[in-house]
Amino acid sequence: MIELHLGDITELATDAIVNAANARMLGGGGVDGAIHRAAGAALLEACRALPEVEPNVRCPPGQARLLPGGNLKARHVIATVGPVWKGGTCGEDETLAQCYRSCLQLAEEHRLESIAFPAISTGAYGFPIERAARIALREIRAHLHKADFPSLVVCVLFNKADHDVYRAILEE
Ligand code: AR6
Repeated sequence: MIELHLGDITELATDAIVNAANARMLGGGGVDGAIHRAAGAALLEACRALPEVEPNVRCPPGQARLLPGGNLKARHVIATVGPVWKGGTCGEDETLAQCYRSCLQLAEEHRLESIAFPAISTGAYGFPIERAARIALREIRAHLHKADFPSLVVCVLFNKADHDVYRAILEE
């Protein structure tokens, strides 16, 4: 089942919430900053402990990492790194799709019942919301169709305009 939620992802009590992080994975602005503030030191320590795959890269774009939720209601944070929008001709669509697939695959491997996603890459990274929403909803639907876990995916939108975009696509 897919649900839409208008509000702050840090308040959700799903088994995991997804963070739209950067490759260094030590925090940032936007939803990343909000999640680190709410989760506290346990999350940052776990991020620091992740091995670097190259200097200053703990997670390349499109991949995901399972982390503890610390003080959050959610038991886990799944951090992923979206593409920076460069006009749409640099593989941004496929990298964004990989983000959703990587997070959902981790949730499936750990048999998590529920997961909440922010609109990855649509803030600081500049990905157009409608194009991102179509990719997100396509990948989520494909996963729900083939897998037993998670059974609930919540798409969390931080403003009404983004919520309206998601709702319109879901209702098509
Ligand atoms: N709950 C839900 N959604 C939120 C929240 C929140 N508390 N806060 C922001 N959003 P962004 P990106 C929405 O910029 O584009 C960071 O500095 C926001 O309105 O957080 O993937 C990282 O460290 C937007 O729709 O992530 C990276 O450096 C969406 O979350 C970089 O930004 C994503 O916006 C990642 O950029």
